[in-house]
Amino acid sequence: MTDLRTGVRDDFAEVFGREPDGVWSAPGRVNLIGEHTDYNLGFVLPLAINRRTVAAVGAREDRVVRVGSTFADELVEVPLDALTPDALSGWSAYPLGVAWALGEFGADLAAVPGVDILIDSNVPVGAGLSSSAAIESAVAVALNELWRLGLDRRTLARVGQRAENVAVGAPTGIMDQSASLLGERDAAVFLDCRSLESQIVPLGLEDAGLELLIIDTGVAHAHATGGYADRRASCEEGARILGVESLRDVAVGDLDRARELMDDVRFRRVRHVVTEDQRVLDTVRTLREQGPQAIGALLDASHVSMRDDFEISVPELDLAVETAQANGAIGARMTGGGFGGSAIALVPTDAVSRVLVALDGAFAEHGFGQPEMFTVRASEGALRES
Ligand code: GAF
Repeated sequence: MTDLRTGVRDDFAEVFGREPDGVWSAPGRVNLIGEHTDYNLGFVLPLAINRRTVAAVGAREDRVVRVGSTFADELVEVPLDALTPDALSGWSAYPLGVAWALGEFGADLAAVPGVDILIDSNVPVGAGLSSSAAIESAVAVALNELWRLGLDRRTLARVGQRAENVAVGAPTGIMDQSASLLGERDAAVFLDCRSLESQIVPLGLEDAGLELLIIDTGVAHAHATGGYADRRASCEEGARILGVESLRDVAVGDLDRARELMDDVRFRRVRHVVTEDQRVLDTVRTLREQGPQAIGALLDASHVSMRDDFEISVPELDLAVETAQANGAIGARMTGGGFGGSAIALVPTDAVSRVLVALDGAFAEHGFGQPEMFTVRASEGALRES
């Protein structure tokens, strides 16, 4: 982290020929449980991880925004007055989309100075760990402070989501930005995606002798296209058929009626969301009453629901989950939007090496590319570094 923070200052000086006004950072996230529930206005339980994006930012004397990064060999320059979603594309749509979206949430962009932004990150891209939300959140807290906007974190999460929905074109929910902005060390963020009320839920993994293992399958996924948008549309249609504003308004006890009103595929999409909301509530209660050793079965059930009902898993994710479970994990599930990306496994510390060896072997045996595997800790959300 120190390297990332000092490195981005040096990079900023090299690219822009001066010192930044400050360095801000924001983490990636993993979702412990509550998948595809956020845009259905239900519950999620993500955590911020110890992989971060850093943004060095300096105000300019004119009204131009320039953004560079260590991962793309280009400097993108847009006058603030020409900052519209249509003008944005590629990786820079994330940071520049945030600058635009701040204006949608009350910032007077006609009254702020231009900025130079330099971004670096150690959040793996395409792993389902929200590298995009980490960029959005780091830039959002930086501009909020430099432009003296005074927006609270909940609003900044909505800013990041708006950037992603409109400037990037991915119809994602509010979970990832909320985790990146609200996360705390050794805790998960329990978020009600309708009210946007959140509570911090201590995880106690270390005391319980557990590690949170990420298994990045390397199978690429993109939320701007394909299955994610299709599942979202399917849920909205399910809510319409049931005559409710969103699937948040459907209880597990209503599922029999739902089954009668829709075809089997749509019913299973609805059942995933409705039961997943309940699993989030059960997980929060179990964590508080019994600790993390007791949540394994809920994680396992979440995976089965995503595999069989929501149908967003892929063979590599299923193999990761089954292999981890068979070799000592107390619970495992795919995490994030699906169709690729990562699985998580809660593993007793003394079983981690066995699980890693078994996963390596299983992926090789199936002819899949080797997964990237590493443990993460729940970490603090976005902050000013220097
Ligand atoms: C992606 C989206 F960005 C989130 O909003 C959420 O819907 C998640 O997939 C699925 O739970 O990470």
